[in-house]
Amino acid sequence: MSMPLDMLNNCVLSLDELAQLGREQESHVLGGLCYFADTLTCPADSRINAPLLRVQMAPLTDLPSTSRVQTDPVAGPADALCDVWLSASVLTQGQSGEVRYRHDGSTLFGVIELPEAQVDAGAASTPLQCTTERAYRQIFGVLEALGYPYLFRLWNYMADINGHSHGLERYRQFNLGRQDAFIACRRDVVGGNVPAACALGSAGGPLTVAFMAGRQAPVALENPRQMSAFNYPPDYGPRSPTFARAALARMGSDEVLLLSGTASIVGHSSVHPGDVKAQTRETLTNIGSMIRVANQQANNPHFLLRHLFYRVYVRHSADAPAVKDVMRERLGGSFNAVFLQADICRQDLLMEIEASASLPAAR
Ligand code: 3EB
Repeated sequence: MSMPLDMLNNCVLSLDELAQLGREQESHVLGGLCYFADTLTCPADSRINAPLLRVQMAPLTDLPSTSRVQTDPVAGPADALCDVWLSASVLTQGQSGEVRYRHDGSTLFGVIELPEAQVDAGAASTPLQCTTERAYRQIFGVLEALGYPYLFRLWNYMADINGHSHGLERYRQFNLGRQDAFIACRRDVVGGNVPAACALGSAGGPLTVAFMAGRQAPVALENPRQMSAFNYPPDYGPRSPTFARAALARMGSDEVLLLSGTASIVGHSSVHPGDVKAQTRETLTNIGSMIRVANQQANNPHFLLRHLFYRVYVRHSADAPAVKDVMRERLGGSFNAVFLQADICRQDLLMEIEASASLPAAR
């Protein structure tokens, strides 16, 4: 195929494009995330060897015909969309417990899909909390065993994220299990060694987590407009979320900026309830603030708001055009974005945006 995969480290493909990659190109897929609207379109494991996280979450975009193209959220849903990370180096792949991974000697990409376990009546933790803790313990175990100590970024997806059970919102149960695993595995839960992340509600399916890690420490970034999430007060649950606002990491010869899920939050409070356009403006202001922070820390400080690759999550698919209008207003007519329908981890948030970008690291 004509796509210059070797010139990118991240691109969006349809499932068919992914399945049709030649053996040589497939051997350079470090891993990816595959979002599909219904179970029938999810990739059969046999077709693709690379670790691909299967997330039950409807894409709202036209399928891009080349790597990343401007998208039209009004054009109707695509069947499946795969966000793929590539490496120019020779890859090693493996499985350990339920974690599947590939690594290239400096970067590792892994995935784990865990159905929510049953727990004994009267157990101290909820099924989602237990499952989250198990997933994260396995992830830390793999990183330890393979010698990739530094987590850059995690993608967390769970069904019914705003649902309540056992007297606690499910996102808050997830936060308990995640933090317990960090502590059990002697990982910091505050400060500059915490990874970037996102956590969103899928339409169904198991707990799914993808992660990227490396042998060189990333730089964790925080947003001066927002309280660090690991310091959120107990209003948002018994344990604070364990994530940094962004990570700046080396991947091959590139410097990669991985922005966490970013929403209409100032300090620790959600702002503009019920107003999706105002939430989008606030979110882009937060992302703009992160770009400034990134350029203060970057080796090659030329990250630009309008050159990021955006992943946009909207709670109500009907809001996608309004979100896109605001993005066009702020970023100009042409930007790279993929839209997905997802539940956001706070009930009052209507949208969330994450983004990434790579630049050649300066010499
Ligand atoms: C926020 O800023 C919105 O729990 O891993 C964003 C990114 C959010 C990551 C996570 C949650 C997470 O608090 C929610």
